[in-house]
Amino acid sequence: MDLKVKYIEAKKRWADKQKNAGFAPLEKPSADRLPPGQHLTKGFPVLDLGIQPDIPLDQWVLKVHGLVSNPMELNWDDFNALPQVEDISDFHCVTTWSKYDCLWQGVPFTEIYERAEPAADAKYVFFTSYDDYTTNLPLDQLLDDDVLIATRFEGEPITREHGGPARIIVPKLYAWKGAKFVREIEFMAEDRLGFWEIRGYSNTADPFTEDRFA
Ligand SMILES: Nc1nc2c(c(=O)[nH]1)N[C@H]1C(S)=C(S)[C@@H](COP(=O)(O)O)O[C@H]1N2
Ligand SMILES: [Mo]
Repeated sequence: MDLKVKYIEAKKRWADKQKNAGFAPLEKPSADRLPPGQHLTKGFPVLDLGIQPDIPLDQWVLKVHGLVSNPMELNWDDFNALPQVEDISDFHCVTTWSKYDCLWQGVPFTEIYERAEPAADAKYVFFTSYDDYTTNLPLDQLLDDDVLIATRFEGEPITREHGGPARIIVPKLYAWKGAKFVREIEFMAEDRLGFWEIRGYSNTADPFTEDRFA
C-alpha cells in the first residue's frame, strides 16, 4: 500500500480507537499555557500529507469565493499589498507537540473578510490547499485577533515544508485547522468537514479541553 495512504488510514484508526476507549474532551478548559497531553518542542516538526507543492510566486493565487459580494483572485503582489501584521503565538499539533512563541507575519483574516464582504448567512469557512488538503472552521473563530494568513516565520519567508508561500494560522485550535500552502477560502452557510475532520478528528479542535477526536 502507498505509504501516504497507509499513514492516513492509520491516523484515522487511531482516532477511532481513542474515541472507543472513552477519550472525551475536558468539561473545563485547562488554564495552563501548555494544553493537557502536550509536550514542548524547541524544534519545528513538519506535519503534512507528504506532498509539499512547489508553487512559483508568479503562479500563486489565493481565491476567495462562496457567499461573498466580492469574490477575489489575489496574485502574490495583490496579496502582499494588503495590510500586514506581526504576531507571536503558540502552536499545538494534535500529535502532542507544542511550540511556544512563533513569530508570524502576514495578512490578518479580518482584512480578507472586509474585502470579500461575506453575506449575512455566511457562517463557515472552508480552506483548500495546493496539496488538496482541506479544513473547515466557523467564521466566528477566524475573526479573532490572532488569526492570519502568514507568509513569513521568524522574519523569513515561510519555507515550503512549513507551508509556504502562505499558510493559515489559528493559534487557539489544534494546528490541523490551519491550512499550509493555502489556495482557496470559501465562505459557506453550512459547515462542511475537511480532510482530518472526515477521518475522526474533532471538528471543534480545542487543545485546552483536549478535544482531539470527534
Ligand atoms: N495543506 C496542508 N496543511 C496542513 C497539513 C497538511 O497536511 N496539508 N497538516 C496540518 C497539521 S496536522 C499540522 S500539525 C500543521 C503542521 O505544520 P508544520 O508542518 O509547519 O509543523 O499543518 C497543518 N496544515
Ligand atoms: Mo497536526
